[in-house]
Amino acid sequence: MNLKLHRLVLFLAALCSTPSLLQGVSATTTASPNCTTPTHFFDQLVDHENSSNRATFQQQYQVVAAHFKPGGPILYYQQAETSLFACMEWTILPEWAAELGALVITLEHRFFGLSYPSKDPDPVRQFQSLTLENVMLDAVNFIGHIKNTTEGTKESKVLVMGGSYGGFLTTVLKMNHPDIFYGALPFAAPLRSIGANNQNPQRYNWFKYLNQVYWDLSATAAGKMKHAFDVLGQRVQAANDTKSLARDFGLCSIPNTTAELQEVMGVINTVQYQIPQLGFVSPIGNPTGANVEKLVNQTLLLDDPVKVINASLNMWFPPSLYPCVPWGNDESVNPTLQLDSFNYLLCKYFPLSVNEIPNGTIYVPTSVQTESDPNTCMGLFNVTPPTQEFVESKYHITRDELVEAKRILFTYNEFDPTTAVGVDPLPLSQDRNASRGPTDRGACKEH
Ligand SMILES: *[C@@H]1O[C@H](CO)[C@@H](O)[C@H](O)[C@H]1NC(C)=O
Ligand SMILES: *[C@@H]1O[C@H](CO)[C@@H](O)[C@H](O)[C@H]1NC(C)=O
Ligand SMILES: *[C@@H]1O[C@H](CO)[C@@H](O)[C@H](O)[C@H]1NC(C)=O
Ligand SMILES: *[C@@H]1O[C@H](CO)[C@@H](O)[C@H](O)[C@H]1NC(C)=O
Ligand SMILES: *[C@@H]1O[C@H](CO)[C@@H](O)[C@H](O)[C@H]1NC(C)=O
Ligand SMILES: *[C@@H]1O[C@H](CO)[C@@H](O)[C@H](O)[C@H]1NC(C)=O
Ligand SMILES: *[C@@H]1O[C@H](CO)[C@@H](O)[C@H](O)[C@H]1NC(C)=O
Ligand SMILES: *[C@@H]1O[C@H](CO)[C@@H](O)[C@H](O)[C@H]1NC(C)=O
Ligand SMILES: CC(=O)N[C@H]1CO[C@H](CO)[C@@H](O)[C@@H]1O
Repeated sequence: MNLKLHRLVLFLAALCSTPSLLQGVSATTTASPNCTTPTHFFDQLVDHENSSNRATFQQQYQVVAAHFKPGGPILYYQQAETSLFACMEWTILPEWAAELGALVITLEHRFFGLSYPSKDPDPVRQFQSLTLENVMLDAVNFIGHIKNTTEGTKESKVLVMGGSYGGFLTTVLKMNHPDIFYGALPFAAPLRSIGANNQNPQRYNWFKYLNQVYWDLSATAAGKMKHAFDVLGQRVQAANDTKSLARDFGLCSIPNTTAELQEVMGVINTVQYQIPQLGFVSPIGNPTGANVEKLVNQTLLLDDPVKVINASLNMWFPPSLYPCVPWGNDESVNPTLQLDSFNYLLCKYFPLSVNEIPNGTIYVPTSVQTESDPNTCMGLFNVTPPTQEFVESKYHITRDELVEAKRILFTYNEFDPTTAVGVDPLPLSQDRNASRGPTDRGACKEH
């Protein structure tokens, strides 16, 4: 049994969710987790489903009421897997609120940041209440709390929004509580390729999509990348020059084991998708201004396969900020992702499978299992991850149900591989209330 977590892919999406909505804000704001509009806490039930358990925890939320006109809509932003609270005043939502006379509200996700129902040292006991049902009912109860405490909101229609994993939550909230959520705006929502089973037919789609992005931008550059990955793959396979591997790519330490070599490959693959995924203008999501078109331009000027890989690494980890390339520590690769809680929910109800790479792309093929690998989930959390079919039918996100659902606007970004594990295009309809998408007006795009 393999209990080691292979951190191959952090589909990062936390980064896509919050910062994607962020407007020009100085990079220094990332240093302070505190919002200029203060946040508050309220008592939330630890377990909404067990009526004999009345235990509560303090859940953090924020209300931006500056533009609210009584009866106007409520824009509910669903926070996701980050340890930092996303302050609504940094997002575009106040601008939308000014147009709509809306109230902007947001709730921290349970088990992230300061909203912690349990600190039990045993992860099985600690995360017992981290179920999708509880996460949804937190939002439902929070909306009730706001409607009870904010004058003029009783009749307000609620629109839910969020990105990436938050986009998945946005979709399931709308589909499972349509009486509470009038409309939904999921951006970059992964809804397919769920299920850690190796049979999942969509599990290669993430990297197939990236492969297509690079070939479409420039066949010459993609060809150079393919050659560079071939050479890198052979070196990793041979595992006989790890010292020079570390030197060539400026790694912070030398990988010594097969698992460590795989982690290095994982970081390189992750960088290779984060550049197109997060290449929008945002000082928080993309502080170093990574841009896939820039990368392709640089690659066109290079022939040395080491330098081709290095071009991506140096774009994502600029030597001016990173003396060396961090690997083997997710927190340094993605500092706002709260890994322990996220790994649990990946096993429990959101086992997205996007790490496998088929033959024939520019990348090194891999079938390495990752965070939601069934053995890992069983060993760490005593949890068997559900399949795509199970999640689709239990949480009402089958294609037929999404086509029937009203007022969901699915948005994706043309370079973002999440597009490949999102919804297929919905049919055109004359019904003005019909759900639509995907469109590429994703909030992950520069606006
Ligand atoms: C419900 O909560 C009560 C009180 O905390 C607890 O004793 C009981 O085991 C819980 N039931 C389930 C099914 O978790
Ligand atoms: C809101 O008020 C209603 C009526 O008083 C009450 O039943 C409900 O529990 C309240 N909800 C919240 C979340 O406070
Ligand atoms: C490593 O192994 C490969 C394949 O076996 C061989 O071609 C290469 O010369 C070796 N490199 C070093 C530095 O030993
Ligand atoms: C790759 O970039 C790193 C960091 O700038 C540098 O230390 C290393 O020498 C570069 N490798 C090559 C082969 O240019
Ligand atoms: C691998 O071994 C080298 C030399 O013994 C050591 O300096 C380095 O820290 C090791 N790498 C890791 C990740 O432990
Ligand atoms: C890439 O190069 C092309 C052709 O020279 C140029 O038009 C484009 O602006 C460049 N893009 C970026 C992002 O540097
Ligand atoms: C990739 O090719 C190898 C060697 O030909 C083969 O064993 C493997 O099954 C192929 N993988 C896929 C996903 O087709
Ligand atoms: C959209 O749905 C709402 C709620 O059911 C309804 O009141 C409204 O008339 C519908 N709008 C259109 C244009 O069909
Ligand atoms: C409510 C909140 O997020 N408070 C934080 C403000 O910033 C300090 C310093 O970073 C944190 O320790 C608090 O938790």
